[in-house]
Amino acid sequence: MDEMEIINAFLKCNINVHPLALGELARRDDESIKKILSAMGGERVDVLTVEYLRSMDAGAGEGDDASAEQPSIPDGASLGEQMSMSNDVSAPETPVVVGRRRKRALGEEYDAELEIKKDANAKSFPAGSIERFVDYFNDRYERLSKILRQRDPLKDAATIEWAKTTSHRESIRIIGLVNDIRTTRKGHTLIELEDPTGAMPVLVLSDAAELQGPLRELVRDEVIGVEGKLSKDKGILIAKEIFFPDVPLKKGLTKSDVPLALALASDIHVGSVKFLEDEFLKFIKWLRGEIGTQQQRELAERVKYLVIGGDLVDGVGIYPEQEGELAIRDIYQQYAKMAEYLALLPEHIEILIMPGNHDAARQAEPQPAIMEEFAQALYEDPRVRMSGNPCHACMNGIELLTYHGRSLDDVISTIPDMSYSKPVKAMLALVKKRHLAPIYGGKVPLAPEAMDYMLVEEVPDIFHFGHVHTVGVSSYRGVLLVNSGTFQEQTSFQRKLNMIPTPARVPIVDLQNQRTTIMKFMV
Ligand code: D5M
Ligand code: FE
Ligand code: ZN
Repeated sequence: MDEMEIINAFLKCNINVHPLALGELARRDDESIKKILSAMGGERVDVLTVEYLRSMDAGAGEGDDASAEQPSIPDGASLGEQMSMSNDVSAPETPVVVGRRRKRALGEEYDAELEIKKDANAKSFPAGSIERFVDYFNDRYERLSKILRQRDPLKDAATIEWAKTTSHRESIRIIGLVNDIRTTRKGHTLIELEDPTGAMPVLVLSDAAELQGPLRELVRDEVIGVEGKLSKDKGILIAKEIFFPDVPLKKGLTKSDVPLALALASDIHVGSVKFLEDEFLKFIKWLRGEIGTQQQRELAERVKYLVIGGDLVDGVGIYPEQEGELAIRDIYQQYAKMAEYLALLPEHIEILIMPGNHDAARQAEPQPAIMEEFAQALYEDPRVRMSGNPCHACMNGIELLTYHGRSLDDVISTIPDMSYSKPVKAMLALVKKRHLAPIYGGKVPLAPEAMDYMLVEEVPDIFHFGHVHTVGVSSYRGVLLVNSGTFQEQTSFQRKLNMIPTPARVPIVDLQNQRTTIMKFMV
């Protein structure tokens, strides 16, 4: 065969021939070329390189594993590297090869720029003591009061001690941690606020109409500001306004200058009988560019990052009588299966993995990364970054704060008007509090570290939560809020609670304009 015939023969099998390999093949007889072709038929090799050719020559058996979905490329080089190599040597001498090469996905054209800016992973976690508990709340108060002081009316907020001794009664502004919220016999609300100098009861009258909204959203252990008037004996502050730390209005979107996209997933629950394997495989096939409309494929090509925000597997012993709902009962096998799925993803996709409450990691939050012992194959995958929960990451200049979202259960059960069907509304309540899990002693086990890792100090461009198994996307003051849903069908427990999950949907965020597309993979 001449060079042209060789190129065409391989193209029929969707394989591009690297120019150097082409030279070598042209020196061989037709019979041996046909052998190579049929040996490669069952594999997904995009480019036939010289190295690949030699590996076939060396060990006939090695390239024959038809079940291997990933190309077996020698010398540990990634497919991405191989392809950019063929790009370099192509142009002038062998224009015909250039013209016929498979078009590179946009995601392959750019190197990953993923940085984990902050997570609790590398820290040590000594057992909580009383002192730690005090340090923890002090840190929470100090940092949140600083954020609150950035709001104009609270710039010169007073200490509670000062408020009790001043000769003024009007326009008193204090910042404190909510110790307690009670309804009085007359239907008013009494909030006990505490700062390092003392405690002060704050009364919200039931006829203060404009305060009822913020009041409904108030939870224990959060830090707020209050403006009000002191009672005659200065024992009580009568509230006129309640301030949450909130986020400043962002001036213009942060835009990445590269045309890449980010897939936000969570709650895969591999190992559960309710895990939607076909749908998850469909998601993977889409990312591989194998399915979808032209427009959908173009989007898939741009996906450079996949974030999995916890609950990768269903775990074992997470809830009573879980064994009956497990398809894979061994946690090692559950993670091995997950790693198998992820190995099917295109080489150029960078994967950020965080634990959730079903994963093999300390349950108290902040959670360190999934333990290596249980998820070895994930740790071995060079594309995977294992982080703690929560995790503040940055990709191509876009800041992302990912949190599994267990505190959403507390928010939804504590704040009226919140529901599992509107996950973003519950997320927003937390965003305004600048805290991922404010309630101590609720459903979220919080570890009293010396520093409060659950506090949102820097406002990211994107907040990503999961856990509640319902997809949602919204934007607030220029910040994108995304809940990523699940790949688990409704469980019997969720049916009892009338929780209706929205499985097999994955939000994809365009990093250039933060436009979000929810891809559906129901089969
Ligand atoms: O949680 C998925 C959702 O279902 C989340 O909102 C909590 C709720 N859920 C699930 N199982 C339970 C139990 N046993 N008690 C309370 N709430 C539950 P996931 O983390 O995926 O299980
Ligand atoms: Fe989950
Ligand atoms: Zn969860």
